[in-house]
Amino acid sequence: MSAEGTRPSRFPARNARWAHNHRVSWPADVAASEDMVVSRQGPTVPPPPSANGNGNGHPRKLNLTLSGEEREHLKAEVVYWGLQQSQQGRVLSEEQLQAEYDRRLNGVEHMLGDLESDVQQEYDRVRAADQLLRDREERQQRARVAQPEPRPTFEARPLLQPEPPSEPGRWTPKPVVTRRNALKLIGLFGLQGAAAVAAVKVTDQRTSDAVAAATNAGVPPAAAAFGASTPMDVTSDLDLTKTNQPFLAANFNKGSSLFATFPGSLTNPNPANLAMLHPPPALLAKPGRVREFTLTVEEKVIDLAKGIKWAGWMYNGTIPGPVIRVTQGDTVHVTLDNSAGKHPHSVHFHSIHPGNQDGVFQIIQAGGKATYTFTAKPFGVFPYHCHIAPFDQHVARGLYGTLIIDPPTPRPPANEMVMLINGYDLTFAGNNDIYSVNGMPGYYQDHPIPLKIGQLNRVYVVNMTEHDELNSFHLHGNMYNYIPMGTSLKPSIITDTVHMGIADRGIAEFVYEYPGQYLFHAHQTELSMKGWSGIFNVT
Ligand SMILES: [Cu+2]
Repeated sequence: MSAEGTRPSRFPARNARWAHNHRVSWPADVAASEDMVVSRQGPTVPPPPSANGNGNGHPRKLNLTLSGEEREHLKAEVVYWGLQQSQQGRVLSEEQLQAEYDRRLNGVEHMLGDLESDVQQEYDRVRAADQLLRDREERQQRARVAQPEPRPTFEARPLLQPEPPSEPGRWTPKPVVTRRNALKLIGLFGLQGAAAVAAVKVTDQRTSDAVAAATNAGVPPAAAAFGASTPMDVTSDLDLTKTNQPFLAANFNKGSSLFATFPGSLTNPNPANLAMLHPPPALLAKPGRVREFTLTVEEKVIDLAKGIKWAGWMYNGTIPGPVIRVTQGDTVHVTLDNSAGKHPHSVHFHSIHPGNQDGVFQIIQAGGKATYTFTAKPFGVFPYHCHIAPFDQHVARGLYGTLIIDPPTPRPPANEMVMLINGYDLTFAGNNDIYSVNGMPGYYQDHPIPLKIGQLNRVYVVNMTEHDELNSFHLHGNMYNYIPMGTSLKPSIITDTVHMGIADRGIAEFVYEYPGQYLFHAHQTELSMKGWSGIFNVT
C-alpha cells in the first residue's frame, strides 16, 4: 500500500437516502502494474492506515490493495449498513459512516497485507530456486565446453582394476553427483553442502566397483560368477559341484566347450606322418624324365591323439597322404592301388592336365588298380584328393595330400617344410572336432620344430580342412613372404597371417632374426585350441 497516498479530508457527504439516489463515485485511477495491483489513490481515496501500508512491518515489493471497484463495493456496503441502522432508528452522521468505512478498509487491508507477505515470500523462494537452477545449468554448460565429456578408451590394464579416484586424465565411471558438482553444491548451499558430499559418497557407483575390484581383481565377471578368484585361472578355483557345465558349454562354441581339455598329442606318431614335414629335395628340370608313384588305399582305424582313434580312409596309410614332389615338365605316373579298398576311389590332382586324367570320371573300383598320367605343370603347390561322391566321406575321411611342382630351376636352397592343415570330424556330424598339421593334432606344440637363426625357411602350406570355411597360417615374432599357390617365384605379400579357404595353399618364406620359441597356428581360436598350433624353437 502506497505511503504517498493522502487521506481525504472527509467522507463525501452522504447518508442513507443519498446512497439510494446516487451512484457512489470513486476515483477510477487504479492503474495496475504487470503482475500486481498498485494503489495510486487519488486525493479522494482514503489513505493507508499506516505509513508502512499494512502495519505488519514487512517490507515488500508487492503492493496489494483494494481496487477502485472493490473500494466502491466496500463503500456501498457501508452505505447499506448505514441504511439498516437508520431503519432501526439510529441515524448515523457522515463522520460515523466515514469511521466505519475506515475501520472496514483498515481490516481488509491488514488481511491483504498478510496475504501479500505470504505471496511475496513464496515468490522470492520461487525466484531464488529458479536462479539457482539457471546458475547450475550455466556452470555445467561452461564445464562441458571447457572439458568435453571423456570417452572410455581401451587401455592395457586388467578389467576391474581399481584405480585412484583422483587420478587425472583417465576415464572413470560417472557418479550420479560428480565431485565437481558437489563442490558447487557446497558453495551454493554452504553447510548443506556437507550433506551433499555425503550423498556423493553414497551415490558414487565407483565406490562399490572399487570394492568389488579389490576383491576380484582381474577375474572375468562370468568366471567370478562361478567362483573364480584369480585373474588368470577360471577353472582350478571353480567349485565344480556348483558349476553349471552345460551352461558354460552352451555359452562357448554352441555346446562344444573350448574348456574341454585337448587330450594331448600322440607320443609316437606314425613316422610317415613325421617324415612329411621335410619333403624330398627339388630336382632340376630334365627333359624326358618320368616320375612314378603309387598310392595305396587303406581304410583303417588310426590313432589321432591321446585316446582318440578314428576310422579313416587314406593313401599309403597316412592322413594326409605322401608328399608328391615333381618338377615342371616331368611326366608323372600315379598308380592308385585300390585292391584293399572297400569303396571306389580315385585321385584328382589340381594343376593342368587332360580331362581323362582328372580323377573325377576315372574311378578305380574296390579291388581295382589303375594309373593316371600327366605332364607336371605349372610349378606351384597343389592338393590332390579322392573325388568320389559322397565327398564328405571320400575327402573328409582323409584321402588327400600335397603335390609340389617345382619350377624348372628350383627355388633357392632353404629349410623346406610341408604343412598340410586339416581337421577331423570324430563323430561324423559334419563339423571338425580336432585339427592338425600333417595329420597329428597338437604334435608340434608338444614337440617344437628346431630352426636356426638366419636360416631361410620355406613352408608349403596346404589347407584341406573340410567343414570349416576358413583356416589360416599365422606366424609369431616374424613376417613371411607369401606366394599364393606357389605359382610365382616372387612373393606377392609380406605378412604374418594368411587366411585360407578350403583347398587354398601357398608358400611362406621367412628368416628368424632372434632366438626363442615362436608359435605358428591358426588364428581361428577354436582351431588352434583344438590341435592346430605348433612352435618353432629358434636357436
Ligand atoms: Cu575315395
